[in-house]
Amino acid sequence: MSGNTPDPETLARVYRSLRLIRRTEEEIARLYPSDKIKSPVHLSIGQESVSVGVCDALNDDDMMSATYRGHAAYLAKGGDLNQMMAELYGKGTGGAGGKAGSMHLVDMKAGVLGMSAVVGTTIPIAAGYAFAMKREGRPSGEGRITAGFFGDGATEEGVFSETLNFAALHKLPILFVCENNGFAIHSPLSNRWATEALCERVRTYGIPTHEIDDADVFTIRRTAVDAIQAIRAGEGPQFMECKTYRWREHVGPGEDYDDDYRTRDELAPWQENDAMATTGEMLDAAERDAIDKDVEQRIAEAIAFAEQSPWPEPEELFSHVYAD
Ligand SMILES: Cc1ncc(C[n+]2csc(CCOP(=O)(O)OP(=O)(O)O)c2C)c(N)n1
Repeated sequence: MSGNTPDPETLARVYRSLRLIRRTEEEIARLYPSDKIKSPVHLSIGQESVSVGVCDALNDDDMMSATYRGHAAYLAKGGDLNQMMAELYGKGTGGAGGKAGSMHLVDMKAGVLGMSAVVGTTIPIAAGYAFAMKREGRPSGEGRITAGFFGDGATEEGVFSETLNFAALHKLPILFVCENNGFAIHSPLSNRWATEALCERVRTYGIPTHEIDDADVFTIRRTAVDAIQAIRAGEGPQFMECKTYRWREHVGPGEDYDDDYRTRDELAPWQENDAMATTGEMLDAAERDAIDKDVEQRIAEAIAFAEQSPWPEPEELFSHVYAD
């Protein structure tokens, strides 16, 4: 195999992950009007290839942090689907006992450090974790790394620049991943950035950058594999900017092409190059159908788990408020 062509095992694994995320979020959108889901939902439908391409290149004991638009990254890193669905339902069996909701998913066993509704805040947390990993002192090539996912809007927060500097100075084992979907809520980049040269800005910190303009999951994966190899070798942080597109509204299950800030024409090329569809077409039909069937079963089980789970006990309101 050469270039970005995946081996059969990788192809099937990557397709399964893309399909699981897409179908889980479509089911969340379907269920949302029933009011069973107790938190706002920021869907990543259309953006899955960034999470899947990067997380497939991580080891099980690597970590990652993400944002309130975090279902894709959580599932791509292997976060528990039952616990995620229960968390959205506000049930006691959720990953955070039902208190955190969709915007604050966490699963430390799967390497999901956590997410936050406050834009930019998980970037330094990811770097802090990477600092701790560096202090584990493992031999070059064998260390753990952290991947930090964030949106283009987060790069406007001061903490983004502060973290880049600190991470570069201390050669932290961290992969920064900007999911550039072109919007912060309804504001396009042209209203927010003086230039679109994000990677150029990042390089001034001494951090190597990779700009990926299409949604090809195997290009993203290949880039992540190489970047991670350099990070594990002790070379310090690397930065990926992945251009992508959010198909649904900023928050909620619907679409917003009538809201006067973008048009369906803009969406069309992204839908034509949909990573889930193109990856699925690379598989033998029988294998694809088997994966699809299995994914549907897993999602149905997770919804049933969430529906049947108990609400948290009232006294749980007072737990996890302060450190023990
Ligand atoms: C510190 C802070 N400022 C403002 C907000 C309000 N806010 C919520 S989402 C958002 C847009 C962020 O866009 P981006 O980082 O590109 O992520 P995307 O939603 O596109 O995934 C803003 C400004 C917030 N949650 N936190």
